[in-house]
Amino acid sequence: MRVKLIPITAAVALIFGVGLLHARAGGGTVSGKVTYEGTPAKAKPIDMSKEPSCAKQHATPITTETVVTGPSNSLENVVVYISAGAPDDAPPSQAAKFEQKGCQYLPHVLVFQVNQPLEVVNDDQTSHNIHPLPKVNREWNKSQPPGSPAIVDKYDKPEFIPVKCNVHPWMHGNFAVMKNSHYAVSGDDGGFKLPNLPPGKYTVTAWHESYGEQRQEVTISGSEAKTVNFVFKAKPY
Ligand SMILES: [Cu+2]
Repeated sequence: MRVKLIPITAAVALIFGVGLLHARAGGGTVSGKVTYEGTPAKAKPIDMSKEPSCAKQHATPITTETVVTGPSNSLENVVVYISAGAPDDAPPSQAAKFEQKGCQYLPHVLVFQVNQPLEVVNDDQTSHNIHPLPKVNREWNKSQPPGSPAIVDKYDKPEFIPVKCNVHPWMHGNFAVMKNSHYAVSGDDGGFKLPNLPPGKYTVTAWHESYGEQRQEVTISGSEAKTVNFVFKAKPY
């Protein structure tokens, strides 16, 4: 009895598994471009002279990254994601890596999933004290001297979390904790792409740390490719 059952179970598992794989790989795509209108405030140069080991890593002074723009009014570092219509996804086991390098956070906006391991590394010859500022998740701050192992943590609720360093006031970044795997960050041309969307009705949300949030509804049938563009109003500050 048991001998007969095993191959059937295996066959069912195989069919189910292949079906699941198809659903993930196929489907439709939402892509587009994020731009701004108006005049954004200019990025300001950062004075790192108090931390010479970091200052010497930058041939030219780096600038603030609160608003990063590109050619043709493109807006970088916007998190575009499916906020409604997609089921929650299990987190990948691979850690999302947040780097402290040259007294800067790399990347400026790190996107990962609920319960996905987060790894914070210090590549600098100085100590950092990373201090993410969540409102719904648990708050912590941790000191990380040069050469110390990665700080490993995770968040159990979706949230956009500003990140600062308690040692270097200019260091600023963001965590974006997502419920599913359908997310992208706009690149230097403002472009983004959300592939592998099964047919359905979705809310696409675009989030920018300074310009706020916008959402649009989109319906995908079959393996349709749809274009959704976002235009943010530049906020002088
Ligand atoms: Cu620091």
